[in-house]
Amino acid sequence: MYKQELLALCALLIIVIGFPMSVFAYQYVYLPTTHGEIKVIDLVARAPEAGGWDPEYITVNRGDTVRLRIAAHDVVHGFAIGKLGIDVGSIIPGEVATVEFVANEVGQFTYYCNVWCSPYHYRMRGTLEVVDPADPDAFPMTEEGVDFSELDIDSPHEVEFYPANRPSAARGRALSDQIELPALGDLRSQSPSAVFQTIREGEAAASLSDEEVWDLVAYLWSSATTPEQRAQGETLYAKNCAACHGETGGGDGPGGRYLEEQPIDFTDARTMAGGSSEIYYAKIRRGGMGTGMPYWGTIFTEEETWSIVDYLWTFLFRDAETE
Ligand code: HEC
Ligand SMILES: [Cu+2]
Repeated sequence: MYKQELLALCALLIIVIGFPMSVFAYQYVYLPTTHGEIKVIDLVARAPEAGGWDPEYITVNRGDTVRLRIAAHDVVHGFAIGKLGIDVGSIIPGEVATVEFVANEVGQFTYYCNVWCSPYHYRMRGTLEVVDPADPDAFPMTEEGVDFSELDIDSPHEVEFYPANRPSAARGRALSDQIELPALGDLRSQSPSAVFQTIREGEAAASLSDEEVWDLVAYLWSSATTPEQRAQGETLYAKNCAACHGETGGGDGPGGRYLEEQPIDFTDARTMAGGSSEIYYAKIRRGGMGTGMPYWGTIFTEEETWSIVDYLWTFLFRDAETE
């Protein structure tokens, strides 16, 4: 009798303790490896002139298992993500090719067709973006055209040389006919302040006042863009940025009121003249590091982003065309 009771007790213990424990243990072992979701995404391939990839942009979370089901709707295409070492091979119309991978790395990855499908084949590209919801600031640092990791995006850049008044690109244009400018190199990677100094130190500018040299710099900056680009940038700025940075760039928009760090005042020449187009471009696309400055790299095209940068410079310089 005593033995039977012991057995019953054991059975009861197994049920009462063992079962919940096995559930917890199961979670413990199972969850960490698959804390992302399984994302099934259907991707249609068409020749670029017929639309290219649909969708052209895919966002998943880090840790997600991504299952792509790819169908070709016209001719044979290919599918590859170079940075992830994925190459599906030929995608035959009428068949569905499947590829599955775990998105472990945060970043932007270009997926592309690697089978010659049309004269515009090289345009057949899309973007897979992997974000970390727990750490949204861990945004990709490199992008075609600009290597963010080479840039000092977050340091303050107050400078010694900045214009006292808003320089005029129109006056600068007139002056540029009269003097031979020194070789200046790529303006996108330089600050107006640095370019001011290069011109200032040159022989050609010996007879010019500081104000005139700044007009020249304003002219160089405005002639690197077009009024159309700046107008596009202005529209995007009004919609997306003015809430924090202010309609006239003064950093005084209502959206910034409760942020710990104040939105940058683009009319403050001392800091504005110390940044470069590349730094502003990278900041807009990557966003701040927990400062409240959102990232826009998933929202704007690169071209749209450059147009915003072009527009930002008008807070420092007066345009040739409008003055
Ligand atoms: C929610 C408020 C907010 C919005 C909206 C916002 N910003 Fe910002 N921005 C900030 C804050 C705060 C900073 C300063 C902290 C930092 O640099 O990260 C900043 C900094 C910047 C800088 C860095 C300037 C420098 O001197 O280095 C640029 C460039 C910029 N923003 C551009 C933009 C553009 C362009 C948009 C719209 C597409 C935009 N911001 C929208 C809040 C905002
Ligand atoms: Cu192709």
